[in-house]
Amino acid sequence: MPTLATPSSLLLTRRLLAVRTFSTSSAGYSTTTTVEMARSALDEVTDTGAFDRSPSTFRSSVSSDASARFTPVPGRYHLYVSYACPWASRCLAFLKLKGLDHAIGVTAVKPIFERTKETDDHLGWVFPTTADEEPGAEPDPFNGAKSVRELYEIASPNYAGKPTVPVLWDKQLKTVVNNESSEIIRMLNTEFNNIAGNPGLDLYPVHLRASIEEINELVYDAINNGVYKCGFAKQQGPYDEAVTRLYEALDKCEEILGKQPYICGNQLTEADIRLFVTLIRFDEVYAVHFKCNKKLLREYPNLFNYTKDIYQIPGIRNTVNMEHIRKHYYGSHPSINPYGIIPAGPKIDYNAPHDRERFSS
Ligand SMILES: N[C@@H](CCC(=O)N[C@@H](CS)C(=O)NCC(=O)O)C(=O)O
Ligand SMILES: *[C@@H]1O[C@H](CO)[C@@H](O)[C@H](O)[C@H]1NC(C)=O
Ligand SMILES: *[C@@H]1O[C@H](CO)[C@@H](O)[C@H](O)[C@H]1NC(C)=O
Repeated sequence: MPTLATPSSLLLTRRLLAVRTFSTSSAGYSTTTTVEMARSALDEVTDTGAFDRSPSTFRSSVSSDASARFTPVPGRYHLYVSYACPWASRCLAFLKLKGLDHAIGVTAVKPIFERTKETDDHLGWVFPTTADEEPGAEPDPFNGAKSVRELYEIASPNYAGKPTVPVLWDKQLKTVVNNESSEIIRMLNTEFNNIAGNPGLDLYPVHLRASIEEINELVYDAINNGVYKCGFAKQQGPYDEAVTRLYEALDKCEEILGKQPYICGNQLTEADIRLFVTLIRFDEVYAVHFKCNKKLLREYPNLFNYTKDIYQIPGIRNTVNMEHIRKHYYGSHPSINPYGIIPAGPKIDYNAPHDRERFSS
């Protein structure tokens, strides 16, 4: 069994490591002006008690331009993920859909945060030491890193940010190419087509871009990140604001999906994958752990069937490891679930019929 963090050790970590300033804007990113950034999601709470996610800073691109530093060579890149993480999971979904899982390897960390070093109290993603320690998770095959934090330190020795997943890793230059999933999925969509099993699939087609951007903006802020804002709020006001926006956005998506098969029209796009990763976690964790219980996903007939439809696209169900999802959330945030108890339900069957075929006739 992994050791569970105690609330007091977490508080200590925050005092020692979280030296940063916050902007008070509720919607956008904060600007950081101090040397050290937030060490974990729980540090990203502003003075007004609102959760405010920091932007990523490893932002290079793999490009098929001959002159690029990172060219799309099969086997050169590796994706480090947590199956628990919605952002990492959208990269996994793209790997599957584009038929790139043979060209880009994947290693998943253990689901529950653990100490990343002997010398301080930071808690974060760690690799198992053996392949059978935790089903689904594997030791780091290339660098022998014990934690994701160590990977960042290999890439950038004075690294002092939040060691997040996903990490798109370059085995050749031993560095992090990019740790921002919204950019990684765009690279996977277009830059690897010479080696992709499914190069014809375009999840960000030109004619739908305006609509995708519009939906992404709503879905990211109100839903993907919105559930975190509900869960990590430390005061009633920010929670109330986040939960109101979350349910307005879900209601809107429910309405759209009553009229068309996918969120931007008749074809699957990036916007569907980005919405799906939050919906699939909704009833199992966010409803309870993040207090998103005003309405459950399964009370939204269209959203619920839509989630099953996407889950059943070949390859997608392999990107969903509900054990890791449940273990991670309930087990890694002692400030909101101090005893790490994992609730019994609801164990939904996403393989069940969904009736979304009706749109294709
Ligand atoms: N904007 C990033 C966010 C990535 C992120 O926040 N990942 C979380 C897991 S869901 C993480 O690794 N957190 C580490 C921590 O909280 O210590 C992306 O979309 O790639
Ligand atoms: C991504 O890497 C940067 C670079 O060090 C780091 O500051 C950041 O916290 C990492 N993760 C995210 C989500 O920003
Ligand atoms: C959802 O799917 C079920 C099972 O196919 C079906 O009976 C139901 O009518 C669907 N609901 C909607 C709103 O499409």
